[in-house]
Amino acid sequence: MKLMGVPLSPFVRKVAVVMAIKGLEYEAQPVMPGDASEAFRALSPLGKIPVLVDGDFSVADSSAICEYLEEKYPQHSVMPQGAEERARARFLEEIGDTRLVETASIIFIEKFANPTIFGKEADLERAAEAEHELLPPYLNYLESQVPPEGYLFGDFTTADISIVTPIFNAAYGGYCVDAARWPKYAAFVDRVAEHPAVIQVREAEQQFVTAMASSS
Ligand SMILES: N[C@@H](CCC(=O)N[C@@H](CS)C(=O)NCC(=O)O)C(=O)O
Repeated sequence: MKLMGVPLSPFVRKVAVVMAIKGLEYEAQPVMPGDASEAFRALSPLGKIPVLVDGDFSVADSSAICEYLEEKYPQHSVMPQGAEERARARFLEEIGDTRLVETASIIFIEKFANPTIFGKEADLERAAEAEHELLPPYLNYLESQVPPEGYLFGDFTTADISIVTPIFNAAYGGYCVDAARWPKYAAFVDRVAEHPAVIQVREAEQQFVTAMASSS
């Protein structure tokens, strides 16, 4: 199998963690977001990463990929059992993939990617607005959803990594969830970060970041 996309993408990281949990080996192909090549656009019509290639089959979109992996490779399930829990897991995944990524990415882009990768000046006002105004309403909601111990549905699921992977990006910009304001969610982020599959994926991510920093 091949996973296309850079490991710093919250969506690529989410898929990589699911693959690690399922013990699936893959070749990582570091395609940048928005890659305009005809070959990539044929696989990802929206131009977005990640894309999974599995033999003759390929699919884009992290949620579509994770659902495919769950159905095709059911070992070490990453979905809870039961209609209600699955619906809730998908909704939490959606929050992670949309509002959480949109707001946390501003901190990542302004305080890390722009100054470090793209050689652009950081817009610190925009980053502060994201941190203090845009992100908090979603953290308030997640604080009400995460358990005081363990994961969302017992065993680790796609939803667990989905509601944390955007925070890993913001952390590159020096962000840390305020444990005084969101104690359950801050502890949950730490717990997810300590999961062996997450550690494994983030080690590979670190190698990518180090290589990227030394080449820029
Ligand atoms: N819903 C998609 C979102 C993927 C996405 O937005 N990826 C970003 C990189 S983190 C991207 O490729 N952006 C390029 C673009 O929008 O042109 C998923 O879950 O995979």
